[in-house]
Amino acid sequence: MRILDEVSRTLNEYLLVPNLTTADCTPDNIDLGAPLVRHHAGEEPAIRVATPLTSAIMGAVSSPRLAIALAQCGGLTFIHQNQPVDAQAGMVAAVKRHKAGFRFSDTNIKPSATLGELAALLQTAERDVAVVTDDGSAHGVFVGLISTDDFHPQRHDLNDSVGSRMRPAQRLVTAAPTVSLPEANTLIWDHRLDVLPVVGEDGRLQSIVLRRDYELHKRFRNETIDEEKRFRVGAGVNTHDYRERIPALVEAGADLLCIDSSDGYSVWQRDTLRYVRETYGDGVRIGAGNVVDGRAFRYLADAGADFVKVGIGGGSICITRDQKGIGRGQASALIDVVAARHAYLRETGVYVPLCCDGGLLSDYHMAIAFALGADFVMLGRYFARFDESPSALVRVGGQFFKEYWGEGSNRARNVTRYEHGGGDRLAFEEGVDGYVPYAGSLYDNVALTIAKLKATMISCGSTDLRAFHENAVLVPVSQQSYLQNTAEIQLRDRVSDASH
Ligand code: MZP
Repeated sequence: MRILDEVSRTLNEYLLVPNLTTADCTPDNIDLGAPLVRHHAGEEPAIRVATPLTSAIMGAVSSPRLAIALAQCGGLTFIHQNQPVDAQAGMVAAVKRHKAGFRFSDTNIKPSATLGELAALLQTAERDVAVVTDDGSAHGVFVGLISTDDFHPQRHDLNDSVGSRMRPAQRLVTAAPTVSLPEANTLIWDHRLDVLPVVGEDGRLQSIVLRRDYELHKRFRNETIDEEKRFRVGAGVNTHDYRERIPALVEAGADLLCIDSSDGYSVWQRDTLRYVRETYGDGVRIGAGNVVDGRAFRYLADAGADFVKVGIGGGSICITRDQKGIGRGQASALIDVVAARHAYLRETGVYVPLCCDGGLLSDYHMAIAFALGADFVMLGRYFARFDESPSALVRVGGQFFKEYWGEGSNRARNVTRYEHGGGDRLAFEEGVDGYVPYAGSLYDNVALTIAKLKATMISCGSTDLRAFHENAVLVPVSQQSYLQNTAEIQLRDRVSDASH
């Protein structure tokens, strides 16, 4: 028996102390880009994200629709593995089929087309937006296709103004067919447009450009889209059927895999990693986890993990600590694993990215995780709240919620993630089945989170995450100041409830 000489600390127990903010610390200058896979120090990693947010490998969270939306914001989704191989591969393929650019020319559809006809056309063309034209003039914008498996035409009317983020078609401007993306951006911003139709010399529609596309190129430096303009997508795998699942996911186009387990310090993970290296060399990239200490990190890094996921028992829906007494505060886990990552880098010259997974209940927790050395974060509750997550929207007592359940709950029954000794049933639950407050669109919320993270980094005088890891100054919060802060928040909430 050994007792660690420390108290297990959560992310909530730290605050950041500002550093000098220099003139180059402006929002446009802050780079949130992060490596996702192991690489030699000083070299470029094979896979990066522009926004260091990934969505949890969970049925309530990661669908093709969410994957596309998150990729458009520069992050990455891992499609969940608690489903048959062909179903998961189908979801990956749906994301890869989706075309990020929208080039919709010369359709035979007339403005009088029915929604069904437009839906069929969009599905055939695998596009998510169409401009309906009559003799070259735009009459309406139809938005609908998110992925062929997740299509809700009834949500969008064929109308001059479709969806909250679209402006009336009459206000669209036209340009030469050769308009470049930067030129399109100038037009989009000068005219405050969401959609720019590009009309050829013959007066017919050649293509359209969405503001979202350009934002992607400008803000996210095009890192999420590979040459064919396909979005990147990840996929979870398990240590049981990996010999069938991994080839199918690779065939479907998955860009990055991750072994999905509540406890990754096992010979089964080593064997899965070994299989990938022996079968694909470095052609397939795969992360492993979850771990909460340096020994487990080292074991998985030595076994070839491309990244290591940190966190046991901290998930918002997790009851593993109550059921098994296993886990560690997320801050303590990160501090220990980051130290082991440094040691591994010193010894081998190889940098292994770390993902902080679970228990990130507010945006500032993400900032603390990055300050402690996480390269990217994985979020379940955060994404479950949005329109794009696959779970149902429900109304309870006049308020809207989305369903959110743990992979260890009886609802998910993810037996490959929660090993209880065989069979297809969990011996006991490790997760709960509940609700999270509905929060609207992923696009709006991720933009807000990015703005907050950048503001934190500006206060801390860092223009990229690597500098933030090195320069951040953190201070533990005393129980007294924590209680005082909580009491103030509760008081504010009560006043605000009463005033409503
Ligand atoms: P959170 O963002 O909701 O706090 O946590 C999400 C993380 O919780 C997932 O990425 C996964 O690691 C973990 N998880 C998923 N299901 C369970 C469970 O049922 C769980 N216990 O802990």
